Amino acid sequence: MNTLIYSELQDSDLFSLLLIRHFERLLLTLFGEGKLHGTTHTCLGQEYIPVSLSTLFTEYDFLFSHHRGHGHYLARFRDPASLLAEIMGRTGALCNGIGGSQHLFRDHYLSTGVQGENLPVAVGVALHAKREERGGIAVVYLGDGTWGEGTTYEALNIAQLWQVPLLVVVENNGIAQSTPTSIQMAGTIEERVRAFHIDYVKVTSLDIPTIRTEVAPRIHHVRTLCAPLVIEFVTHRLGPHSKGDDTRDQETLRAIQENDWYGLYQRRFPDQLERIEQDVRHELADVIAQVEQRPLVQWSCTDE
Ligand SMILES: Cc1ncc(C[n+]2csc(CCOP(=O)(O)OP(=O)(O)O)c2C)c(N)n1
Repeated sequence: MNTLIYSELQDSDLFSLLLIRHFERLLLTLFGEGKLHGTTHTCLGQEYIPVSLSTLFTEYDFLFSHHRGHGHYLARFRDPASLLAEIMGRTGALCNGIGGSQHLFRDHYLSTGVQGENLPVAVGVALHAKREERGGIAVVYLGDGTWGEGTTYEALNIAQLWQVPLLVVVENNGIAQSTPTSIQMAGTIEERVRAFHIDYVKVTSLDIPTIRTEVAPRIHHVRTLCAPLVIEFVTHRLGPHSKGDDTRDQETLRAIQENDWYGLYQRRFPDQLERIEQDVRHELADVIAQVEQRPLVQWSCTDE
């Protein structure tokens, strides 16, 4: 697949992309201002992955996300207020402020910061979806680093053996925390997946319509044939693992920046980008203004 961006996006897709980009930037600003506690991991640079896939999922599909999951959540629900309130521990929080950035739960959506925890659970949910016969699938987002967890292989084994409708989306950004994938992974993700005779597709494009055309028929197979599929996105994270812990050299970071979808799209469709970006800025300005003035959520260990 071509790695260039060449298609003009529908406004709603561009809105989702920019919403995620600006939401993540907002979080980093709020951290800098001392208004957020705990930690957070931004998906800057990877926004196009959940946005590409979001239109291919149905309300019956169960999405599992991980520590870098704000984009997954926003692409599905487009509800920045509930997520920001959750992260800030303010009234209106999605999980009453207990889940924070990494542990979110909402209709058919669950995220966890524990690597390797979700995939076995998703196999069970996929089995349930198969038995329910409503065409639902289980979708799990994983980083490349999570292929170092043994549960990943146990889950893939059973998924293939039992033929469950499971889609594994690998966001291979080439690094896990501060360890480059090249020095911790023997062989490739593709070889590991094929060892289980599981269907596999690699995506290197940043072009959302191209990605959808490529993966839609494969996801349809997961749904209709109840067979697992792994899609590996070759991607990059723009920012640090968390906040101040980027160990990559300047040359690497410059190359990543040059190939970021935002700049590529801005050069190709500047007017549309500016127009939609204004809408996003207004929406997020309203959200932060509202959420920031809400009271902190109150809870205790004895709460139901
Ligand atoms: C079981 C477990 N071990 C270690 C960690 C700490 N940890 C959080 S994220 C991370 C790296 C994840 O890398 P990857 O899966 O490639 O995802 P990425 O951060 O690149 O998106 C580690 C080691 C964890 N959350 N869970």
